[in-house]
Amino acid sequence: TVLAELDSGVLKLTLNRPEKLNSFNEEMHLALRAQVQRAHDEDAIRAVLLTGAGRGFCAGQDLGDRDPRKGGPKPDLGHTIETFYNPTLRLIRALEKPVICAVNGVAAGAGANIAFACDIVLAAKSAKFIQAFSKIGLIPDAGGSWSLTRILGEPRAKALTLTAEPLMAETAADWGLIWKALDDEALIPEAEALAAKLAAGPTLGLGLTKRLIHEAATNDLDTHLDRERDCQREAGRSDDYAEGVTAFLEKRPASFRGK
Ligand code: LHQ
Repeated sequence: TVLAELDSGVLKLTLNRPEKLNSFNEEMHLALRAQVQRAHDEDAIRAVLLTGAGRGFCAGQDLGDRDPRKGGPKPDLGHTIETFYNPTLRLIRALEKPVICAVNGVAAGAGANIAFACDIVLAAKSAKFIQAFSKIGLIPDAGGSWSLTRILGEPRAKALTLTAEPLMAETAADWGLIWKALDDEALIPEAEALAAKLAAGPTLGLGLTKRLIHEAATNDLDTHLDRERDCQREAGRSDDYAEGVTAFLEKRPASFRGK
C-alpha cells in the first residue's frame, strides 16, 4: 500500500491504493508510519518525498471500512486517531530531515492535512484540497484545525472547514498554504529535483532549521534568540559547516555529508 524507493539519500514514498484514491486503511496507515520511522532511523536517508499513485493524492480515511448500515456499536474515532493518524503526524513533524510532499491530485480530509504537515508542499495545478470532514459530520483532524489556523488565520480556516469547498492548488499557493502549484507534468520531476537537492544538503543544519521554525510558534523572542544561539553553536561544530566555508573560499560547490 506504500511504495518505498531509496535513491541518493531520498526516500520516495508513494501512497498506493489508487482505486480508492489512496484513502487510508489500516495497512496503509501502518506502512506509512513504518517508512517515516525508517527515515528517522537510517542515516542514509536525508530527505523524504511523499506522493500518491494514480489520479489522486489521498482521499483521507477509507470510509468503506466503517459502514454504519452494518450496525454494531458506535465507533471510537478517537481511538483511530490516537492509534493511526497522530503518531504519523508527530513523526513527520519531528523528523529532522526535510519532508517534501508532491500533491499529484485531489487531497481530501486527512489526506489534505497530512500534506500540510510536510515541510515543503508542491501541488499539480489540477490538484485540489478539500476539508471533507464537515460533509460527514466530523471535525478536521490530522492536525488540520491547527495547521490551517496557523497558516491561514481564522477566517479562511473556518470557511474551508465549515463549507468543505474545494481549494484549487493555485489558490492554495497564493494563500501561502503550499509552496508552489506546478504544471501537472512538471510536478514529479520538480519534486524529485528538490528532494535530491535537499538530500545533498547539510542535513544537520536543515534539521535544526526545521526545529527552530516549529518552536517559533510558541517561543517569545528572548527565548527564541537563545535557541538560535544554541542551534548555531551546534551547526557551527558540524563537518558540513567546515566544508561549506572551505568550498566557498575555494570557489567550488560544497560536498555535504549531512553531519
Ligand atoms: C473512497 C474514498 C474514501 C473509500 C474516494 N474512502 N473510498 C475519518 C474517520 C475516522 C477516523 C479518523 O479520521 C477520519 C479522517 C478523514 O479523513 S474524514 C474524510 C474522509 N474522506 C472523505 O470524506 C472524502 C471522500 N471522497 C470524496 O469526497 C471524493 O471521492 C473526492 C472528492 C476525494 C474525489 O471525487 P472524485 O474525483 O469524483 O472521485 P470518486 O468519488 O469517484 O472516487 C473514486 C473512487 O475512490 C470511488 O470508488 P468507485 O469504486 O466508486 O470507483 C470512491 O468510492 C473511492 N473513494 N474516496 N475516503
